[in-house]
Amino acid sequence: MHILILGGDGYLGWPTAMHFSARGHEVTVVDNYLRRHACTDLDVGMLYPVPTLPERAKRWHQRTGKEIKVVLADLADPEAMRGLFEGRVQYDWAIDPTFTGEPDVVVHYAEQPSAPYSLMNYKRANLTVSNNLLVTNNLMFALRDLAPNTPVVKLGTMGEYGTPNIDIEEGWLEVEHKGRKDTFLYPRQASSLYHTTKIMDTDLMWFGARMWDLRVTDLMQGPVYGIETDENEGQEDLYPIFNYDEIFGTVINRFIVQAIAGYPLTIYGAGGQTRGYLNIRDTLQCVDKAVEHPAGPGELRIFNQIMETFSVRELAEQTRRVGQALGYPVELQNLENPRKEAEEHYYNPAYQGLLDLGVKPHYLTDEVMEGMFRIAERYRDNIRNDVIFRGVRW
Ligand code: USQ
Repeated sequence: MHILILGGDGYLGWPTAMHFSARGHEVTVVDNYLRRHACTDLDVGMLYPVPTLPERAKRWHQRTGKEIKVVLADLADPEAMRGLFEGRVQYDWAIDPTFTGEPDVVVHYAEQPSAPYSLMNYKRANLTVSNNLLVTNNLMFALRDLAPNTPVVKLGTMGEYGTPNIDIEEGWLEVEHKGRKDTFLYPRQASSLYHTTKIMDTDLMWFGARMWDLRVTDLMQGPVYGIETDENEGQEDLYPIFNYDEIFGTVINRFIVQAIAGYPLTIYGAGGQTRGYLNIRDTLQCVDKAVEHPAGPGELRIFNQIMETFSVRELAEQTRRVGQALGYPVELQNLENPRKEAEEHYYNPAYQGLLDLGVKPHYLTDEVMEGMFRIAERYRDNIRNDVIFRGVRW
């Protein structure tokens, strides 16, 4: 298959590209370095330097003989998006620069992914709204006009559901009202503007499925942790972008780096916030299964992409246990929560669909966490305490 990965430079995009390339697919990645540029603008250092996308593709080719074609373009521009389907595309890196042809499947990650970033100020809010919605809308129209039978796998987020006081289903809820029944998208109530854009993406794609029979899989993913995958084990220059700062770092990755730096773990508020988590290896398995089993015409198929749930407090305690066993004197601190979110709440999401497709979860055991410590401690000298907590509030 020819797999087009939008947002191929990101924490998940690049590992996904290698995953499919390693399995013999033709892969094209597209990115405009939005995340890298934002990190530079905000002066939030990453844990280790990551080569440019063309450089990574070149090294991947040197190691494996396989080609990942690279396009550096802004997909909020509709012509850049449409060119990917029509052959009006200039590769920034390719062994064979002839057009690979219309994609057989599109994986859409090309979004501003940070909740704090989306609420720093009105300009970054605007950037988040415009980028995320325009890219999704451009994709929807490119599919409608140029490739209506091509399935899309788009990354959603569990945060679309919020933390309701009832069980969370996989995307849909049957509602009985005044003696009649119908099935609707599960009610959504995001707790950040970023998460709100993801709700709007889902609505756009659901519209496209209803109106034009587009084929859409929406993966409602929880926070991801980890660095190594089957494709990059022990190969530092193929590691994904890894943030530990307040804006772009996710909580497990952050806690491990904090423990190594001797920075008391930053538990926001009471720490009862519960989310579904997954290993980066399982993100790849899930996307793989979603690509292998595409949605049918007119179908919006939704999976909850998490493998287990933890509260922030539980994660901090596990990080302390594992860190102390490795000789780090880990301390915890409860900071006044910079976010507006429930700190103690009911949380019971369903997440059976991807397991039924054959995903085999990697759980966050102490050994897995120790493995993350072992990698991150190699970069101890790069850790900057000043980026760990700056207190972006909303
Ligand atoms: N948290 C802390 N301390 C920290 C960082 C986070 O207590 O130092 C808490 C947050 O308040 C929140 C939870 O940990 O309750 C998760 O926060 P996070 O920063 O790891 O994740 P979040 O902001 O929700 O966003 C991340 C990704 C986003 C993805 C989302 C999945 O950045 O792209 O959509 O996880 S989910 O959380 O299920 O919506």
